Amino acid sequence: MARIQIVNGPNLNLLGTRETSIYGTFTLADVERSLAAEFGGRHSLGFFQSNHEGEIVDELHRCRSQADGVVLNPGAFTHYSLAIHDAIKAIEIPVVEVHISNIHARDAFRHTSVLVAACLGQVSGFGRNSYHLAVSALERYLQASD
Ligand code: CA2
Repeated sequence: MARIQIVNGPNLNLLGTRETSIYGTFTLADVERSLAAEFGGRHSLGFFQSNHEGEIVDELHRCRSQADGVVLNPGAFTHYSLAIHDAIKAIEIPVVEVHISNIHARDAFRHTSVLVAACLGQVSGFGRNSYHLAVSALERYLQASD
């Protein structure tokens, strides 16, 4: 049983309410419920969301000793937060970057992630399934390193 923390960044608390053509009609609570349904039996899942960069840095620091891996949707911080990049490097546990939309097929400013180089990898563009694929990738990675 691994401890996997799902961390969501700014505006993701509004999922399902606006921009549904890009992000779908599901809510963050729906995502959390479906992850718990698929993975909760074999892993300890935790959920965290914040609109504040420093709170995400603090949560990653907490994960250093309290989690085996992190699935992180950093929202717009993806594209410019060097503080979150440094935190991911500092905690030395695997972090998978996840995006609901395909950031590489959107505005040019979304094509760059300043975080991905510090992460195990990136899942982007599969809607709510991006989270499931990211947890699955982390699960396989953690099992392989047992
Ligand atoms: O596709 C993703 O998951 C993103 O991380 C979502 C971020 C965006 O800045 C990234 O480039 C890609 C934005 C999340 C905004 O979420 C909203 C949800 C509902 C209504 C308005 C915004």
